[in-house]
Amino acid sequence: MTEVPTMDELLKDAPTNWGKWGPDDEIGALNYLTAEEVLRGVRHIRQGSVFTLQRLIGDPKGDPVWPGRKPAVRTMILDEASWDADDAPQFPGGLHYADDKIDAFLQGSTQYDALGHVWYGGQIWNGYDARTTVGGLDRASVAPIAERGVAGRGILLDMARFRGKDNLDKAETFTHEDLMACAKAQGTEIEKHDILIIRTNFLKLFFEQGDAFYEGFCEPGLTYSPELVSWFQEMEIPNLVTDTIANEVTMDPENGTALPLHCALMRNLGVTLTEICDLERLAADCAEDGQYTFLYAAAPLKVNQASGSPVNPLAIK
Ligand code: UVW
Repeated sequence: MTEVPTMDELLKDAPTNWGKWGPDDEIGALNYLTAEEVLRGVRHIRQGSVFTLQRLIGDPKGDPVWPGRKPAVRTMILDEASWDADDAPQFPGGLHYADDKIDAFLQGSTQYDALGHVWYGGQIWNGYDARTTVGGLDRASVAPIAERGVAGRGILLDMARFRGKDNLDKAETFTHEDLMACAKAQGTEIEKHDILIIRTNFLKLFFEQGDAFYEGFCEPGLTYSPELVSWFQEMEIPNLVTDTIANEVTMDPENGTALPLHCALMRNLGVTLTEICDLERLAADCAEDGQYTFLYAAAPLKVNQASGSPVNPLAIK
């Protein structure tokens, strides 16, 4: 069996954007999304149709999560039954209300990853010491991303449709060249600073298969190559959005590592990842009218020191 390289070995000569936006940067390639880029996105609003891209938290059919994480648990604190109790609070006028809370992994539903979410070699994004994550992310948490917000031209790359499938298969891979071919087949082109939104429809299998979905778990997705990483850097891609749990093929078939693009794109280039989106309604609309570009806007929840946080992104066509 060939030995799996460490990330340090695999990415020894890989490019980084560390220092490009100063020694204190925490939002990386989102810096590319200037006011002009927001207006470039706005120019793709033609119909006034709004698509929300978040999956329902607490879906009765289940919540897809990375192995080891648990779906959110929502608990009712107060409901009409509570107000019958002898010790129920009383409010003048007979006011009753419902209250509930959720116990949720911040990475357990549609979410933005903080740039400090993943690392190797003891350093996170921009070269910060990985010890700054201990007890909560002091650097490159999701909070600065949430504070800033994300808006720009989004382009849907419907890889499932491009490959003539309902959904991509377990461990199916594609490259940046496939993304460009997909865009071309859709009658469009990936431009510099585009927010890439990739549809695989892989999570359809989660809802069909239940627990069996996790047997030999390997999502489909982009696969690592030095050329792909250089392409992301040259195209100055700010944000990669997908409908899978981890945005890339889980186990790289070439080198055997897990999630090398998290390291090469997020940790090294500062590309923000957005995961577990529901792209079905948007994709159906794009297939119908042939318009695959739109204003993409998202503001993850502001959670201090967090490694990620839930979001309900919008695509406005
Ligand atoms: C991991 O980083 C393990 O998962 P994700 O980016 O999907 O949250």
